Amino acid sequence: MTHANQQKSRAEQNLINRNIKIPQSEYDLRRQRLVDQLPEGSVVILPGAVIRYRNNDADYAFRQDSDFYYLTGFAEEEAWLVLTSGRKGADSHLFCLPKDRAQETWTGFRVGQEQAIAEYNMSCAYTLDQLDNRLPELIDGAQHLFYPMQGDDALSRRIQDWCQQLRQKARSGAVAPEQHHNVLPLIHELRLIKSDAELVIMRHAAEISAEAHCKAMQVCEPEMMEYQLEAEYLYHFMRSGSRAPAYNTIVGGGANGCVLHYVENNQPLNAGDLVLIDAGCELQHYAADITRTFPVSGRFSPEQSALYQVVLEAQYAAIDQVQVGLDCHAPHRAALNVLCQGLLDLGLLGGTLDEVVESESYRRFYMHGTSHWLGLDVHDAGRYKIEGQSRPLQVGMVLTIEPGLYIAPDDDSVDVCWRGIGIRIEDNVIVTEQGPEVITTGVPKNIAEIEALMAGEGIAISA
Ligand SMILES: [Mn+2]
Repeated sequence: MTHANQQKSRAEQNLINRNIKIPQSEYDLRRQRLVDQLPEGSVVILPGAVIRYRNNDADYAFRQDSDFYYLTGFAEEEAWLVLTSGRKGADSHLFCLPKDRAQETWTGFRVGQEQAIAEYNMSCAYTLDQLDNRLPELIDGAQHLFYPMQGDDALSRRIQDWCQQLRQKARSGAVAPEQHHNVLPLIHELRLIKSDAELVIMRHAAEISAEAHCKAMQVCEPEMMEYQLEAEYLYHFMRSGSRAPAYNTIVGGGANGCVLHYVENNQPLNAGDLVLIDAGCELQHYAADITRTFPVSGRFSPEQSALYQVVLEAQYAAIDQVQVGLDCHAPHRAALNVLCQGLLDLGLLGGTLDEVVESESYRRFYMHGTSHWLGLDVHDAGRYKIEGQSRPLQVGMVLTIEPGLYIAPDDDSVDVCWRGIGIRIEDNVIVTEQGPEVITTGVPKNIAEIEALMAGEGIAISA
């Protein structure tokens, strides 16, 4: 088991990061797997992400589109991937920015067409300015066009435009593809099952994120600002080789922990309160997603610990349900039963367990789901239901288990001692043949272990 408060040396960390890379052959295989599912005479068109401006001349840090990255490993802005299937098998065409000495002096290295072919195994690579000329040629004669259909009107207009150009040349033999399909569900189904190489990266992202949570527990003290605790995470992520958090870090002290997507993080942490932190790093485009809730001054009060114990037991019960063949909502149902029984036992809800579950009276205290897929996106791709039925868990799926309880500060239906307590405990779990593999065990979640770590005792963490 991981030691909670052990930081890797810089050299150790760099070595790990260098050694965990997805081989290019895996990206080739993914493109082939996608094309293999398509009918004869199909073309896939997939644009990558573009740079977004934050304000004048200052852009947001560029992050490649997850689907594009999944199929290429190519992380440059403004690129397009075109896959053609046909007699010759799958061909990959990449459109990307040209090499340009002057431009590269300003905005940095570009891969260029030659290296795109050599290093990214593309059949052909073109400069971006060739897109409007080449695309009609590439889709000429195909029957089926697959591209992202998710309300990107500019993309559909451009594609319609290319098709229209072909229709106008019908007399010279050009044929426009008339059957258009959404490519995203196909890519998303592939993304849902992680390869061994992906799991290696995800385990490491989880480990770095868990270490950051340990650090936060160790440095947390009353009067600290929420953003100062956030800073500990960002520092640890970056020093460990992650360039950014996978999502906006949530640091909610006291009742702010009841705001599910609280990101202001600008209030002082008060002695006697809990602090809820939802934070995970992104490593090589893969997300970790961990939540821990701990007492600002290092000791849980009786009410905090009573509620915490309910959430913790709900979490253990949910993790137990991460088994091949069980449906993907089994963890939620298990968590719900424990949470509801706990709320009944503590007198926060009335009635019987069945009544509480049936009437959803628990929703006042637990209003979100227990799991989501995890991968290139923190809320990762892949359907949860197939034909109305929750899908069975399969080996290689990765999901979060994150039950919580949130007692609003103004909820006068409960005794004042419970109000303003927000608790969530979230781990990341791989579905394996041998049962659930929790990859975020590097940070404690049992009350005694958290209190010991916060008291400065170095301890080994139990799973
Ligand atoms: Mn989550």
